[in-house]
Amino acid sequence: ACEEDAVNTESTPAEKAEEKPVFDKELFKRSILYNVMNMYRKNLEEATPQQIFQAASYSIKDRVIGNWMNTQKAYEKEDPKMVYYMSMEFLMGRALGNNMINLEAYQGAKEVLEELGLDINVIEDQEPDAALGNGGLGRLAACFLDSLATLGYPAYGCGIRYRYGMFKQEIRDGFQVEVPDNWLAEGNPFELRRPEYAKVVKFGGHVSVRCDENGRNHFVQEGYQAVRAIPYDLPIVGYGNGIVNTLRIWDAESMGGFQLDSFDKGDYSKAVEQENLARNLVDVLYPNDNHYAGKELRLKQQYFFISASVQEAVEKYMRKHDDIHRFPEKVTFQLNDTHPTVAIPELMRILLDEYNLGWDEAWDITTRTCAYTNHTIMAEALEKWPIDLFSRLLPRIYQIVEEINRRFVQQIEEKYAHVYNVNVQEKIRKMAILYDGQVKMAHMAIVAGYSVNGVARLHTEILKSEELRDFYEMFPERFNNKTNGITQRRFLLHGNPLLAQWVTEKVGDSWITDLPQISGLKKLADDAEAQKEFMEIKYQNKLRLAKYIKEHNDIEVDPNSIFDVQVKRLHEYKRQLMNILHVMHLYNELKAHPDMEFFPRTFIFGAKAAAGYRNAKLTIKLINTVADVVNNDASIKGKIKVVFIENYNVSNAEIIFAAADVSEQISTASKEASGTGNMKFMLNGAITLGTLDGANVEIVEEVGRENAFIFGLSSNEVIHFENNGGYDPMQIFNTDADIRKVVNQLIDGTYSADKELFRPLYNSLLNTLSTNRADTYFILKDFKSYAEAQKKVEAAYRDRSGWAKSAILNVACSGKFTSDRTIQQYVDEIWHLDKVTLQQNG
Ligand code: F58
Repeated sequence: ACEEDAVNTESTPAEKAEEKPVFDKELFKRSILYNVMNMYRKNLEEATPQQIFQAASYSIKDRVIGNWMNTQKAYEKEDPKMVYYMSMEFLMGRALGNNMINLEAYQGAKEVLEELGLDINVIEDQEPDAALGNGGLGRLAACFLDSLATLGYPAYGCGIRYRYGMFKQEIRDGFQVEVPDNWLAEGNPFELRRPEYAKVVKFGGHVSVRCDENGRNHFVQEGYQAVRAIPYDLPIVGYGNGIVNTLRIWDAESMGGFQLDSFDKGDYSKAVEQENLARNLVDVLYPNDNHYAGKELRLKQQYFFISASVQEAVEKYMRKHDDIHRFPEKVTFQLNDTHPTVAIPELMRILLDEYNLGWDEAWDITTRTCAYTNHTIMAEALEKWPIDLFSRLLPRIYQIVEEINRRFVQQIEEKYAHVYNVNVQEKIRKMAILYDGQVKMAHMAIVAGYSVNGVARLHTEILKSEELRDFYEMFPERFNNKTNGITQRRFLLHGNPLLAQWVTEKVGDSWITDLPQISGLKKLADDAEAQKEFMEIKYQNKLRLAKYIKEHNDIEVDPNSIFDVQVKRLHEYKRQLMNILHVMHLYNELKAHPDMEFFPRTFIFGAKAAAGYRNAKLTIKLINTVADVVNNDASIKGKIKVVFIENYNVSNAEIIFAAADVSEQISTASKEASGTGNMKFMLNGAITLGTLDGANVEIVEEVGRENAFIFGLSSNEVIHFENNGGYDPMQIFNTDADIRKVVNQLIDGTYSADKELFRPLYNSLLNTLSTNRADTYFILKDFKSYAEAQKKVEAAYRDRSGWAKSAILNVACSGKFTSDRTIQQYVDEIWHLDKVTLQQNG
């Protein structure tokens, strides 16, 4: 009955408040008890925490499902334009707590569980993270889905249902060990298998040309191997608005039996190969962060989920429309980095081969549909596929890429042939999609996209002036910036309930969907009472983290010490090595001057290293080794503690951000495209210690330089050194005794009986024998200024009231960094979607 009038019903705020369904606690309680009995034939007392988690999740799913149906019906009826956010990664984390939060059912559910004698945290802890991503890029996709649903925009996330997500990290003898993440072992209560939307994806074989009766050529792929793509849908619950969008992740299944096409009938070995292809395809997420590995299976994964998603988008559109030419009025594809870029030739293929459009028509549709986000300027992260691999795996797609390239090269020639001072061949060398035996995915994404965006202002400016300069010159109107953001629903409301409650008491709860309202806290920054309350909350959160560290690391940390935190993927450009070298330096100082003034510090690290990244893994070992020495040296009286938190992930991140005093954002300027951890710390009242890199620049702009600790080379200085042959770390090593001492300690047995163990790290800083320039990431160059900034941190922390003021101002000025703002900018400036509103009913 509610379907007809479900959409766009205007109501006054007062009516809205009345309309809001209240969470029915009695129903939830009965539902849990029923589910435990029905699923496990047990009473609550007999059920395990995992079983109760499952039961509670199904109860919450019951609440979600009606809204999900209503939302999808409203979309059917209104036929709004949709964004398909195409991404190899969605780092969702846990769903139960998040869904309860967004249903505004968290408090009620907590009370129900309490009445049943259960702790909601224990129940939430039963859920494995959905870790279908590496780091920033994957978590950004997850935050975007949350914001899209909360703002009421029609959206699909399209991705892969990896059977194993990001590996679990164990630390053994100080070394990282990767353990498979079997996240589906107990099943996923929130997912829905949708076999009715299965698609067939074809790999390999060859392309034949057939001429039809009208003399038109048709291209058909023959002798291929096929895989069936089966979608699983996950609900994406908007906050308090009844909207539920869909994250659709694809599983691969074999075609079953020997259903090869007629050409291959009876080819037994091919049939076996086809079985195997399906079996391995979606097994595992590649665990590289900001590094391109170039594995054949990775390209297969890309084409697999893209082909299935693009086929579905076109079919869905054609179920309601008859004119494919108007596709871009209803559909837009946002490509999350270059990984989904085969969407461009795949859409072209469908339009050319299945809808028989001419090239120009198909190109017009494709270029009005696809938009591309760049997340890195690091050369080693840029995707370049060998042409032989690409053309063998995707023969028809490759033909289309060749034609896109041929036309683009022609366009370059036309534009520059007669321009004084321009070497056309040089332009082609730098810009072509196919060059030197490689397919350059970023070039294809720019040439075929109607929008190219960077993820923070500085990053976008560097794209325009350096890395993508030639493309910016040719297509300036395509380039735009969308500074990243994070969802305050997970990273404050769920992750830091004490601070969330305090903020709401002070400024009301509108910040939950309108983060800039949090600026109401500014007027309290000088208020002694507010400062005290704030510091008490921080203290409670530090106790919570201290307890976690005691349980997981068996290390005692002092909650009155400064919690100085660096949590993010391990990469040389992020400079965890500089951080730990500085800890080694402080330790040297304390040993040399036992009575020096020193405010106790806890240095907290959390980071996964890509499995094959030697220096990253060695840095983890170094941190743990330093921790062992420092933590067990009674002579420094516990003034320094070093903690490496095992298996840093979305769930423990929430606990870590809430407890941080200092947020380490110390990448080599120009290298971190944006960063998003920096924003999560800020929102939780930690003060940034960082370089002017990525979004740090904008954070400082919002909060004021006096409320952050900024140090180091600027991005212009770094770029200048790089363009002029680097700098000489030896000179610093030779002239600065403090630096020389810590660098030598890497190889003199201070930290390891095996003096050669850390030699590769030592070499990375000094040795010109390595293929790279020495100290590529300017660690020695920035060390002094980092150490000075750290001194200022200590002095500032001694002034408790001053610190509290700065920390409160950080929270108060974090409004810009909500992903709600980012998504609104994507909508206004790239996607042009309309909001859908629903009437809510129970
Ligand atoms: C990150 N990239 C950026 N890539 O490094 C970070 O500055 C930015 O805030 C974030 O994206 C969101 O825009 C990143 O996380 C990856 O993990 C890729 C995974 C797949 C292989 C290549 C790197």
